[in-house]
Amino acid sequence: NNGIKKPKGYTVSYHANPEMEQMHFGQKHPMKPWRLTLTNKIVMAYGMHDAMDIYIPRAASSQELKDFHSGDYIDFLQRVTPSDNTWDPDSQTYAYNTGDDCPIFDGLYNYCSLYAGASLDAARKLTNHQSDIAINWSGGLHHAKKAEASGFCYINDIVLAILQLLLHHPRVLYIDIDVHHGDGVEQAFWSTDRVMTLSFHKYNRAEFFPGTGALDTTGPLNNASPGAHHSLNVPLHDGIEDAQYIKLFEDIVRPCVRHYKPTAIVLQCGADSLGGDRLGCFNVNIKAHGACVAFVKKFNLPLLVLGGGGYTPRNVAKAWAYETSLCIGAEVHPNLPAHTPFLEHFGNEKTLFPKLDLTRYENKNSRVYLESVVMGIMEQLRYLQG
Ligand code: ZLM
Ligand code: CA
Ligand code: ZN
Repeated sequence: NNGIKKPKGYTVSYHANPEMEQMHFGQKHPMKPWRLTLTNKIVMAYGMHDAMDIYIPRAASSQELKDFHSGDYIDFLQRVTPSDNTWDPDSQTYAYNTGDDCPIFDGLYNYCSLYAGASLDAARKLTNHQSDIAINWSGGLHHAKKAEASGFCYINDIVLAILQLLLHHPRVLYIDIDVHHGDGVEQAFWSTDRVMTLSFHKYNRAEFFPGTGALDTTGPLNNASPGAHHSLNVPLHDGIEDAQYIKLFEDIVRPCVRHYKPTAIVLQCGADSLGGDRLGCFNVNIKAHGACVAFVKKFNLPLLVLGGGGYTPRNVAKAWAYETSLCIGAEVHPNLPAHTPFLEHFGNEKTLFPKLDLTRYENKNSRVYLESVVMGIMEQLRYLQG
């Protein structure tokens, strides 16, 4: 038995329903729920499940989904089938922005209610004090809007989980290291000061999805709105590297926690910010991505850890398995255990820290540029009281 002991002094819970891993967005679609199977296999092969409370959460009810989403949108998701989705000539899309990015596939509603159910279960374990760090790698789908699917996301499980946390917590800090802007979460809490959203992302208004998240979009412009200065954005260029990313993350997250004083943190760990991702354009390695998780853990606040993007499945699985080990504070051997299922799938790189392909994007982030971004964030934090 190579099991790992439970961490001393705190509890980590792991929320995963294997039913959703079998789902398919369709041939060639970049989103592969199967990456969750790979993640769980690595986590279990190391014996990390012995160190955590494992839950197989139930699907969220339609009532629970309607705590954020509109009733007509949820009713649509519940009844639509791949054959009866209808084209809307006005918006040039299918209903509720479904289509190429957000296809209607068999089992879609089940998929949505399962990942949302897992995030809600995780949030409730935190608010019940049954867990200190709750992990749901199937969640983190940050683009979904109240009445619209967007960017592979249908239900915004993050918004639902934060609403649950807000029943018990005065202030929640949301941090998003997916390579895309966390627009759906930002928009949902745009006008409140009870949630601070902070997204790190590639930003290019015309060319990179979703095109929002400029440094100067920090909340309602009316300074009298409580939400003013509570939406923080860290727009980045192609090719940012490990040392730059870690320093930037720490230099920004540290003062956010100091000024905002959250009582809980939600961390979206989208793995498309890794080098070599099919859709991403950064040069961050798995250790550096994990360093962000380790840094946030050190604040010792109730922590909800979520997945998100990540389109090179073998790297996603390694990153999230490694980050699970960081959450439980276990040192794991870098070589994947010999009995890991699907080991053949990892080619020659049977280690948690493979050499990623960092040749595709030249680093366009200068030191001066990153310093100006940190200054821009500090300027926003000066508006907060306390
Ligand atoms: N077309 N197939 C990140 C969400 C990114 C919008 C350009 C759709 C793709 C992409 C879909 C198989 C998260 C856009 C793209 C083609 C309009 C995006 C289906 C390839 C394929 O081969 C593909 C037929 C598809 C989609 C690429 N879509 C790449 N980038 C983005 C959405 C989600 O990681 O942040 C969180 C989970 N969409 O750029 C288009 C403008 C639709
Ligand atoms: Ca992001
Ligand atoms: Zn993404």
